[in-house]
Amino acid sequence: MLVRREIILMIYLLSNFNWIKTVIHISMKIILLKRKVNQMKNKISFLSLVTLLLFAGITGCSKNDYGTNSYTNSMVNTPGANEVFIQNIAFSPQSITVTAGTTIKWTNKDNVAHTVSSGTPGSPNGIFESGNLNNGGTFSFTFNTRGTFPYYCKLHQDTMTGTVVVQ
Ligand SMILES: [Cu+2]
Repeated sequence: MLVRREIILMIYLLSNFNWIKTVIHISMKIILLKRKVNQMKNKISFLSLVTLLLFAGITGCSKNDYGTNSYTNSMVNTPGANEVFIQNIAFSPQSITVTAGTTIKWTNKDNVAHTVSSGTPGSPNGIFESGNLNNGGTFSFTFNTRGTFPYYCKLHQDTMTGTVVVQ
């Protein structure tokens, strides 16, 4: 009888112990699962944060691009052949060489008015005269005669001079 009781007690204890083990095991699994869920939540929130930052960056960049485009269009563009840009209160190129019969086109890229006037500052010779050119304004003149043709801007005579060489 004693042996049986002991066995029953042993079985009871063992089963009891297993039950505790199972409870602990399940509890541990629940804790681990919760941790995983939290990690996933963190990952999701991190991913959404990264996505948000990327989106903001892209939007910001495109805004910057739009902002700089208008700036570069007026500042960085270089004149083509037989073309002179008036920018930063100067003729660019300052001296241009063409063959006889070529038409040269000036474009004012500045936000202030300029003129393309043949001659030297204070001494216009009347070969060509653009009058006031505002931003985006153009003036064209065809050079049929060989020679060196100095010109200047009547509104900035002290600094704005250029030369057309016709060969
Ligand atoms: Cu000028």
